[in-house]
Amino acid sequence: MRTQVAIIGAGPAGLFLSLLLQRLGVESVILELHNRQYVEERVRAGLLEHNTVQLMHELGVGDRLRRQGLEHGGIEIRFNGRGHRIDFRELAAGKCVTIYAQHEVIKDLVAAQLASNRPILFETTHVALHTLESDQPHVTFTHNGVSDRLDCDFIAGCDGFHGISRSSVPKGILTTYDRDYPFGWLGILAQAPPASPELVYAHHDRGFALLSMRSPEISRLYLQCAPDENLDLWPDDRIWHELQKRFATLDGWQLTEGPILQKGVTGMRSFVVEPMQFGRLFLAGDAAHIVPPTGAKGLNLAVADVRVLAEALGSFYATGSSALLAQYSATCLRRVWKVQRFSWWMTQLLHRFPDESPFDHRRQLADLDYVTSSRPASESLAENYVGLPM
Ligand code: RFL
Ligand code: PHB
Repeated sequence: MRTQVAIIGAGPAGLFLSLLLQRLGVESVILELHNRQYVEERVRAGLLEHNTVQLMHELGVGDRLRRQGLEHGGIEIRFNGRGHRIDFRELAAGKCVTIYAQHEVIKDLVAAQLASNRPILFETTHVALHTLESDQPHVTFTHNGVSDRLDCDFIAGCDGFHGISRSSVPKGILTTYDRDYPFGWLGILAQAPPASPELVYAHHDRGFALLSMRSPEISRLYLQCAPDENLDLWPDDRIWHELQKRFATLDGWQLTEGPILQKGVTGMRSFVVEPMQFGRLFLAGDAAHIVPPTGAKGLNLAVADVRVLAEALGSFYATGSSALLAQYSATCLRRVWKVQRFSWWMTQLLHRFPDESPFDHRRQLADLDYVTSSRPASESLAENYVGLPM
């Protein structure tokens, strides 16, 4: 097989890249480790930035998003038993965010990809990348039990944090910058109407909690826990009891409860590799960087990377110039580091740290008071939350 761009991974980065390239007349083939059902059902992110929503409409994959997406013009930050609304429409030039599950995005993108007869090779194993420093790299893999080879001009490593692309770069080329957090999130999906029309980020002495949603009937809730928390110790009653405590307000607000449909624990880390390129391999999305989920940025940042990559590849095929490709990593990293800063800032603002001193805690409460009472401070939060301009 031969194509122009081999894309490793059918997550948001790989699928958006393929559609963007198609629009520019550039061919690609996607190799994906899991089957279609797995990628279309994996529960992950839920919040799309203004930029991501616009792009879905531009790419003609926004019909279900228009019908089912929930537009949110603000969020609530809750601490000391009181809620404070951050009004995005007023503070971020009319922009808002949209609640629409990542796996719904994936379904829309996979359907568009297959409708235009562009291949996604699901259940591809033993993917290995070769001759990355030449003009003609190639990928070997096994599909349907048969070993095969894909020749290409470029490889896009869109295979997430645990993929093989990043580790295909020889040792000593990439520099890693990372930080682990001493906590994780226990997340649930519940058959319960969201108790608030907008997301609630709650700072509480017992730890952080987040109220989000997937539809007017389904709540998505998270609570700060140990990074290696044992789910067996969390029967449904204990989860609801803990959530009620962390969201409690002075005026008696109550969380709506209901059957828990799914639960899981996610670790938290900040991680970046530099550069995001080696020879003809370009890393995008979680393959190159991870942010803690507090700022809801991971998927949106993956999409921002592949916009830059698609433009650079389009320019290469249209003009023969590698100038934009040469700048790919530096262009992406400017945004990546601003998003890292924001995600770290939201995380340290809202969580309890096991080693914090009373000074740290007082400072944190002052930060919460400041960001919810000063217009410039809340403007800064709003500008970052809805998504920095592309
Ligand atoms: P993905 O989604 O991990 O996709 C990578 C794909 O590559 C495949 N793959 C391989 N394919 C072939 N060969 C191999 N060797 C392969 N190894 C892996 C995988 O099967 C997969 O299909 O990476 P991508 O595309 O970079 O997208 C990143 C986002 O998925 C991620 O950043 C977000 O989910 C993060 N995130 C959130 N982001 C947001 O923008 N808003 C949110 O509200 C939000 N909430 C979240 C989140 C992530 C969470 N978890 C579970 C980590 C909430 C949570 C709880
Ligand atoms: C989600 O709905 O899954 C979600 C929303 C906001 C976040 C993280 C996750 O900050």
